[in-house]
Amino acid sequence: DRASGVGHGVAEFVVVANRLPVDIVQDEQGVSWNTSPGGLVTALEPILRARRGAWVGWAGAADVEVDPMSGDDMTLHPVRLSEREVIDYYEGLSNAGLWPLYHDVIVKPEYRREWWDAYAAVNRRFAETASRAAAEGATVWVQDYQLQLVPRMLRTMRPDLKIGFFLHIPFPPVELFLQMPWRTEIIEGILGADLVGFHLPGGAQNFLYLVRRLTGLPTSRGNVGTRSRFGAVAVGARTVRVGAFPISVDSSTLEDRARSADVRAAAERLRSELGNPETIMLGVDRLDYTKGIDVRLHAVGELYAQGRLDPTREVLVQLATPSRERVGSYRAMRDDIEREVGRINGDFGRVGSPAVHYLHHSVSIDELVAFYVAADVMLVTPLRDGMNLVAKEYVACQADDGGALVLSEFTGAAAELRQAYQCNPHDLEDVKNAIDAAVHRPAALGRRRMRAMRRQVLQYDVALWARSFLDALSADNDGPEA
Ligand code: ADQ
Repeated sequence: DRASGVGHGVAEFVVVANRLPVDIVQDEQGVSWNTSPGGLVTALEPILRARRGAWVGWAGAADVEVDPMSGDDMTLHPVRLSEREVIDYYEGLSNAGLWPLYHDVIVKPEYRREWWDAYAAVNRRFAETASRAAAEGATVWVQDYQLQLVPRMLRTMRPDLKIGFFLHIPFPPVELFLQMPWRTEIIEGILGADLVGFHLPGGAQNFLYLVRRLTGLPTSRGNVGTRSRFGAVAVGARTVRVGAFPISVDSSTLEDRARSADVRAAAERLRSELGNPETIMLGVDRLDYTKGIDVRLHAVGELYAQGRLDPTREVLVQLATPSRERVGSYRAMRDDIEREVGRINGDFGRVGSPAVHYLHHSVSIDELVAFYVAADVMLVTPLRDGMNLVAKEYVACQADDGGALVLSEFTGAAAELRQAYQCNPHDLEDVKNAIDAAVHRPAALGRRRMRAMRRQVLQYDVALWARSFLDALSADNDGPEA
């Protein structure tokens, strides 16, 4: 045992994320688990299985004490959060502070000292739990903005570990990041890692610039590439590398589902339930102000009003997963969106056939794929988004090269999906023109564009994302301290 009093575990590969890949269910019988398979766990499953993996995270319910649980593929290490910590660390600093700050301050971030104190205390608990799980010399991969202090804390406890950090949301430009009262602590926290990953080269470059500005440490100055040409920071005798690794989806599995007879029949059923419209436009998002759901509603509403779209032939389906409902700005946004849906249907709907179909709940993966298969035009219009997996999922599901994607320039995905109908979500006319062009595209042109995007998404899938990050992380084993 080291000075911290934390012992070693047996896992050679440890994922540390705010959430475990399971939901906890508590009833009279006691505590049980429901798996909630996300993209991350799908991508990491083979690695977790091969390397006696462990996953450290919160089970999603406050004040629940559960012991580590071993499954087939990995051991789960739940981190306990009190009700107060959920409010301060998760809803507060993470989702009312960092989230809006990193997304271009679309809403005003709040910075409260008690939130920060909880953030630091919870990050320490995650680091201690990871330290208990990890074997000597293990690889630990820390995920996302809720855990930016973990790399440094973990390195202090366990200098033997190989530590990676990946940020799933944008890393903001210096002018915005400098607002953060604890900006230097965050940068130093991340610098505890051996490899720091962002979706885009731009995020990596913002980070390198901030490191110079806030810590004075020497950094590389050349441009960072995608999965290549890493940047570097010299932290004493260590070199921290900085790279861009755009995340993706499990493309071939999605494509297979989209081709299956069940899903195709479900897509046909959806279309007939919608009254066999000529064009189904689709939006799929967590209900979040960054996603620009309001932007696409305004655009579609104006296109109806101008007669450029016909509400009897061209309908919009918006699926919105409930999200962060205890954060005030999310409640206000939900009201705004539902008012706008009501207004459009009041103006343009008819009895039994609304123009906008709005569902405020999540759907199963098979239902989701059926919606993607049924949709003729996918609307992805965020004001800012680290990547946006929905855009890539939709493309992966267009097995017959049909469909068209309207995509905001302010998503990470826009860097790769160049053949989408791209638009500036702050320019309503531009959004309207992109939707109009996508809906009325000549068939052959639409196919050509979709085929090119499908090649991209099938080649660069989520397994390649994980592999390229972990290969880069283990490559610096040759560094001076190894
Ligand atoms: P998110 O902000 O959650 O992710 P996104 O990348 O679009 O955004 O992923 C959302 C996921 O939820 C998708 O897999 C989608 O299928 C699913 N989903 C959304 N609505 C749903 C519904 N109604 N029913 C069922 N499933 C639904 C964050 C960052 C992104 C980044 C990812 C991964 O904000 O920019 O792409 O992490 O790094």
